[in-house]
Amino acid sequence: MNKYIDEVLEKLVQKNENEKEFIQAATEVLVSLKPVIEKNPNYQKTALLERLTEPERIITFRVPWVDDNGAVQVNRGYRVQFSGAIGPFKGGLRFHPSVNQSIMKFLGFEQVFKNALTTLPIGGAKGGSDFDPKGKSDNEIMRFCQSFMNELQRHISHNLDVPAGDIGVGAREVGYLFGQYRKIKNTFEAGVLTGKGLEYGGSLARKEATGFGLIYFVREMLKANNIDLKNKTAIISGSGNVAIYACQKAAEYGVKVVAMSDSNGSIYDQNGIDLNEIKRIKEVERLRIKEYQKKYPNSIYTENKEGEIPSIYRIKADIILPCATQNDINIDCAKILVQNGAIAIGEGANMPTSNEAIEYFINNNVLLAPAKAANAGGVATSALEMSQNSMRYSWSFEEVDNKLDCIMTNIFNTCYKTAKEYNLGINYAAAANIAAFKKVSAAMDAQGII
Ligand code: NDP
Ligand code: 2IT
Repeated sequence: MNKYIDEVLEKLVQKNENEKEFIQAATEVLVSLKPVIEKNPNYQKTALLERLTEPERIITFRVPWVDDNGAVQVNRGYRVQFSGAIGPFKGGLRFHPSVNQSIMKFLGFEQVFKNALTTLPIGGAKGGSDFDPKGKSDNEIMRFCQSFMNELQRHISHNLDVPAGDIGVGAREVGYLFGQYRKIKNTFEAGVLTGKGLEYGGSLARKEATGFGLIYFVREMLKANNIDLKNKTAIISGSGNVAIYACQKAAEYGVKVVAMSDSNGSIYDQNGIDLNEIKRIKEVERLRIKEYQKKYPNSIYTENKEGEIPSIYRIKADIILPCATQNDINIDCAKILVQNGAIAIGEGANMPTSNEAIEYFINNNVLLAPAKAANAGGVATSALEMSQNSMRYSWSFEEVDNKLDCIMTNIFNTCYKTAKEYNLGINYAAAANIAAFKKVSAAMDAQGII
């Protein structure tokens, strides 16, 4: 290892000892930067890695709201503005009971690198709350979003910080957040949020972008390794925004998606998942995936068990698309997937694979499309939404989708070239980190010690 990286990591662990997800994300990146750090002693002189791993600003705040029974509830809100070196802070909001500072910091840290890879001018941030949207009425969601924005509005604007969706935050929530921002600020500042509805400044293809972009990236990765997507089988963990549109695009390329899941369990359909039924269950009715069996009694539902790997990963397939949450795939899970003959992993979720599992896949010649590169299509299209808002104009679906395809192809090419340049073999995860680091560190260098 490298002495400077070791020292930075040691201090980082001491300073953030309760933040295991953040330490995991930072370790994965710093370890992979060894070949670049060794070439340039200036990084140590300017404490570049120390600055890169310390957020520019962390905001936490109280979010009080009144539920439908008239009871007062209090949640905690966050915004981690990690790096503004290459553009306004940019990144999603997550509403999920598991949200804490460690998860916000890991997501904000990774967003810095992901956003750099898009080549668009956006810095990295993340935010959210430990609020649980499950089982809440529309009115409760609205009141929560309004209270959340009452505080967040002080810290965002189209040139400062531009939030969007993530787990538990979709078009409905962005609508309520935007409405409250507009009311407080008394101005129509379209570019302050992305993922908006099409009627008030949203971009066509933003909803589809993360899932579509993931498949464009996987297509390029397989092509570079002489493998065709057509007639492959796939399993997709999750059944939310990313999972649904990854499934749609994969099917368009002739992939048979045989299983999807939610946090309770997985559904296996040997004839291929009926995505319209999944959309009805998840996007319209907001029900559990088990519901799928009512229409397809021959499909198999397997409940997840506490402490065991998610049931979906026991199903055999060529292509594995984790599109749910972090640390879905640990080393035990990776071993099962390799044993079952997986060819490729495409990370739609952020950090779905543990560091040990990433290494195991690469050592076993399983192609891995790393999250920071492979799921960048969502935020890239958010940046295209910001461009359209600035121009007060909107592009057609085809125009945005074509730009997205170009961006994803370009990100893969960057990973491929960087892997060649640094003799990394198929370690596209390290290549993505290095390529992103080069851009962010150059911008930081140019701007002095700040
Ligand atoms: P959604 O809220 O639309 O869907 C999340 C899905 O993941 C649901 O099926 C949910 O199941 C499942 N899930 C969430 N948390 C857990 C958990 N703790 N354990 C098991 N399953 C869980 O979110 P998205 O589709 O937007 O996000 C999915 C992933 O993609 C996240 O990692 C997110 O950070 C990442 N991502 C999202 C982007 C976007 O544009 N939306 C862009 C880039 C990455 P259940 O309903 O049971 O909770
Ligand atoms: O993780 C992510 O890249 C997102 N949730 C999308 C962020 C965005 O600003 O569109």
